[in-house]
Amino acid sequence: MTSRAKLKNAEWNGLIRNKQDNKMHIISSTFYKSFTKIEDIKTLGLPEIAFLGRSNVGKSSLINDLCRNKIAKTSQTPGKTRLINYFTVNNNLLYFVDLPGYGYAQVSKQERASWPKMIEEYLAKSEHLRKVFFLLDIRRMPNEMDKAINDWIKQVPDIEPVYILTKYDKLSKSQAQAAKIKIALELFVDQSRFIFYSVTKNVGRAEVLKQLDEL
Ligand SMILES: Nc1nc2c(ncn2[C@@H]2O[C@H](COP(=O)(O)OP(=O)(O)O)[C@@H](O)[C@H]2O)c(=O)[nH]1
Ligand SMILES: [Mg+2]
Repeated sequence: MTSRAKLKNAEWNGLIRNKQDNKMHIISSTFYKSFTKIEDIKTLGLPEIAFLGRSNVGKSSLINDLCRNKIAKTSQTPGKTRLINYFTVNNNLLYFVDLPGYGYAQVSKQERASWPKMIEEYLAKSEHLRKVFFLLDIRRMPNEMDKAINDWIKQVPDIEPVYILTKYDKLSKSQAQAAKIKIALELFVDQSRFIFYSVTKNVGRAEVLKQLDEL
């Protein structure tokens, strides 16, 4: 077992960074476990990097793209992810945590309401959380649920969330800039905390990995 808490900084850096370029590389990734309830979560206590956002925003695609490995299931039909999925990265160095996508319309009201609760509980209770990537579709303005979740993220101590605007390829450069400004204003977040991402056009990957350097 390798835990962040047990690693000295130098050891951590040695594991996480490539000696040639001194950057974070993902050299291995595997599915760890899925959980349906926060109480059930049992891990090795590795540091956790959480990915959250609305259903269909591109969470699974982002995880797969970062890992260059199809470990997370992606879907044309949104709302399938009712689970908290844990992936192990770099041989038990850390976990990527794929949180359930919220806001999917085609499920019962009760179920729809239960997912954000799960996310709120995770954010409030997770002891090993080190980083939160909050994904937003670049073409959509944040809705009430996005705003509520943003407020919960801001309450997590010692976490500076990073905002990823997904599907950057769907807009022109000027449209994307305008969208970023609007979304940042809507969420009361500084624009510098936003990263454009496109899986299809290969935009943003290095910038996101850089965030992991600074854990
Ligand atoms: N054009 C484009 N489509 C994307 C991108 N990322 C994800 N998608 C598509 O968006 C849909 C939902 O993606 P998925 O990763 O399953 O979203 P999740 O529900 O948040 O996990 C899929 O059809 C993906 O192919 C992107 O960067 N560009
Ligand atoms: Mg998914």
